[in-house]
Amino acid sequence: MKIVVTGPYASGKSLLIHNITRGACINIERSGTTIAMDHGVADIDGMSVFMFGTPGLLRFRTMRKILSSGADGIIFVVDSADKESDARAKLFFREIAFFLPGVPCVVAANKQDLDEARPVDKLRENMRFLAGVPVIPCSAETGLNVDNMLRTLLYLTMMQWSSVFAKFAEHSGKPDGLQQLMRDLNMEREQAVGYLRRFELRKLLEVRLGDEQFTVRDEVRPLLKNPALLLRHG
Ligand SMILES: Nc1nc2c(ncn2[C@@H]2O[C@H](COP(=O)(O)OP(=O)(O)OP(=O)(O)O)[C@@H](O)[C@H]2O)c(=O)[nH]1
Ligand SMILES: [Mg+2]
Repeated sequence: MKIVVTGPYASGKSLLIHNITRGACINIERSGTTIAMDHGVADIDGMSVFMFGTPGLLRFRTMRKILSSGADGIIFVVDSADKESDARAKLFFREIAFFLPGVPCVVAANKQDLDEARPVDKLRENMRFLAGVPVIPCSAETGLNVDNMLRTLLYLTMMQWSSVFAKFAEHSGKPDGLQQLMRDLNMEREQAVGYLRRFELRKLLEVRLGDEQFTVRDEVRPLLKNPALLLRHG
């Protein structure tokens, strides 16, 4: 899965990726401010999750557009402790809805470890544009709720693909797997191959030469069949 982490300046995107990947990430920054990107890979129940953090300065819009391309899910990070950043959050929220319409999103209400952090009710009141999106209180500093937040997003993302993923799991390893996929999903070859390639890049499966066969990775097969397993953790 490809997850983009965006939101206003200094809301905690880089620290969040650092926490999620347990430090196995890069941050292209200058004096603590991201100027290009963060990148790291997390392993969630055997599934590779490719994390891309964006720069929070308004002028890096082109970079955010490039990083957002093809994302399967969005973590939108807001600073619960800094009311001043709400107006910038609104601009970023509009931007991501424009880059990635219809892509599942959760709001990470970050910095909940600080005394001045606003609770979720207050954040919803102050940022009306968050209506209809899950807002999850967390802390990139202490790790509070970070795993829950990511699992909630992955669940929403996988549910969006659930009919396709169920068929990936069903026809994995069959000699005529691609044909069966096309038939069950009522798709042209080009579209079915496009889906296989997309999720091959995300390391969910492997496509064989000639594209007639594909094999789902053993570790992820249970998740493809039943994404709710993601929520039964801890
Ligand atoms: N107390 C506390 N501080 C945090 C938390 N998350 C981030 N910070 C601090 O907030 C500052 C900004 O964090 P970053 O992770 O660099 O924020 P960013 O969103 O990546 O910033 P840009 O890339 O410049 O937009 C740093 O000093 C972090 O240590 C948190 O959950 N709690
Ligand atoms: Mg950053």
